[in-house]
Amino acid sequence: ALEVSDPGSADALSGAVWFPKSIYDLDICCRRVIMYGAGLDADHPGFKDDEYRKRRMMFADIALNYKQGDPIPRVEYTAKETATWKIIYRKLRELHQKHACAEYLENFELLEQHCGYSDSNVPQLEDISNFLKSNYIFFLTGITKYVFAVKTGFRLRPVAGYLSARDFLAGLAFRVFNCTQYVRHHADPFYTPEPDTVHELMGHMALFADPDFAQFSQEIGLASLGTSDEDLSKLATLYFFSIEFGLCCVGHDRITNKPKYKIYGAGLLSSAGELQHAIGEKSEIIRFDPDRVVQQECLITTFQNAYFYTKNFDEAQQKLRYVFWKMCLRA
Ligand code: HBI
Ligand code: FE
Repeated sequence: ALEVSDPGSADALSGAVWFPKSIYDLDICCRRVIMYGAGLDADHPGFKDDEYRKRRMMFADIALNYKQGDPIPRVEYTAKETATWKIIYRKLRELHQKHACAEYLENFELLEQHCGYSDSNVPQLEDISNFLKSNYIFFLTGITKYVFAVKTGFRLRPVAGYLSARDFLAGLAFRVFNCTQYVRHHADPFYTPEPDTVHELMGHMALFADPDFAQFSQEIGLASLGTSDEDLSKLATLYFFSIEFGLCCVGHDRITNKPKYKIYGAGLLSSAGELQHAIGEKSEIIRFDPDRVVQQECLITTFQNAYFYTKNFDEAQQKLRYVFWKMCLRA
């Protein structure tokens, strides 16, 4: 049997922060949901809807009983849930064509081909997880040889709701993404106070198929393991303004010389309202400098006050790597 370390034992005695040492340890930390989950707060759009609350209990059950390595149970989505998905899917796909970064668009097509993405079907987590882990053989023309590769090795695990930044980032260190499976309440298709499957599937999944982006995500996760609360909060903010709300500057308009931005942040790619706000005239877009970014407040229920851009993923990754090194050297 594989050994699972215990958060109450050795590390607690030595005073060090416990963190998962094996992918199976995620069964411990990824069940600690801190917000919403099965019991909804009074300000949640589904608070007064008994049918919706019952449905959420079913999703919470799947997530809380899930063990690392199990196949993710398939869900038959209701007509209401599929209708909500369709409204958002159509609106977002239109905006993506114009504003999403090239890597996102390319990989999204693969999700349509291999994972059941369409406006009339909510994709299954198990299919996406299998796709991201899948092996393939390709022909390297430079050296005329066949090469074996894995897509990116990211895998999904169902989660009942919002996790602490520490538990959430720990999953990324193992290339595991904690993924909600429920659909937001139908009363308000363009708003959700918590991550839901539309946010995950429309916002995050495509870029987890990109090798550079997968690496970038894993490195934030690795830097988070066992780190101090102070550094953890910095990492969470850096994650927020890159993976959730980041933009790339892809050049300048030849006539007006205004910068042209493309979006890679999942929070923007999954929210029609905030996406249009972010690329609109009134939003503030600042160069991504980690020392500046960590001072920015992360807003959950309103649009952000500012967004940050890099030239591409590589630049964000290089800048973050420098932060991680500094954190390691201090520790
Ligand atoms: N939990 N389930 C879940 N999904 C997220 O996207 C998420 C989270 N917890 C924290 C978090 N995101 C980030 O905002 C950072 O705090 C890491
Ligand atoms: Fe997210």
